[in-house]
Amino acid sequence: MDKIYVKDLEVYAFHGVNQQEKDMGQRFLISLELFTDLSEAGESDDLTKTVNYAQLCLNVEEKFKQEKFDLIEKSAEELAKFILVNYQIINRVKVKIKKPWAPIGKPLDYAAVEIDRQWHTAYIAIGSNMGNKEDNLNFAIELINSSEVAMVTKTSKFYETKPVGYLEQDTFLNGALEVKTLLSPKKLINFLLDKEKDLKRERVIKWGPRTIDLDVLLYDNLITSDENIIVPHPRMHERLFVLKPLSDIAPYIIHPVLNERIIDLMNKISKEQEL
Ligand code: PH2
Ligand code: MG
Ligand code: MG
Repeated sequence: MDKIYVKDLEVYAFHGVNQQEKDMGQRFLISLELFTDLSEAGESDDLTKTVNYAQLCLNVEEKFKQEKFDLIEKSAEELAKFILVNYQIINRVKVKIKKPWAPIGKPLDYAAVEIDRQWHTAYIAIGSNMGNKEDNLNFAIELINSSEVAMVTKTSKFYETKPVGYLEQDTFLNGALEVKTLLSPKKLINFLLDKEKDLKRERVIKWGPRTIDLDVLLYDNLITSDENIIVPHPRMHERLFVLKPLSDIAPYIIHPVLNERIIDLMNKISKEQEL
């Protein structure tokens, strides 16, 4: 991937654990690697097809001076988020913050942190079988979009489906979403649990009625073995109510464990199952 570099942009700011650092301030050196496709700008010689690094440096300086954090980790995290949220064509960024005057009582070249952050693509299953199901699904989409660290980039059709598992309940309305997010898998799952709470979901019966269910199906090409965050979703390939809507928006995505396309997984089970 192409990159734009900014090396050692000097900014006087007030981050630090010691009170003196917050009062007096000190020099920081900010280095950035901005991952973005430069081919269009390279061909057209058009500034609007790339990132104007002069303007970016001004914005970065303003953002970096805006607040006082204890840790350079926090200042780097906030800066990475600021860049990724505000510059759509940057999909990944490395941020390095150096503190050449770090007050450690000894001479040093600098203390520094470097972080690497990017937009991730996740696929989410959504389902509802209580209240106004369509409104619930649409409201969940709105709630996800109202955060600056997640946005819905594709939405499937919604399908009416028979309950699977616990049968004594109303039919479901199911769909699938493509979401771009800065959240880690664990944070994404917790974020979606919060949205479920906002929609007043009460967990009474396992696999029972729900106003809204939001499940992470896939996250980039990630495969996890942590039993609290299982990605890909362990049952997604067995469920037509998941694969049918997912095939609307991601038919040719490959399931990283089964190594098969979503559309092929769907075609296999659609012989035995109906919605
Ligand atoms: N969700 C379940 C259990 N059963 N059946 C249908 N049709 N749709 C669902 O979303 C669903 C289900 C557990 O999450
Ligand atoms: Mg579920
Ligand atoms: Mg769930």
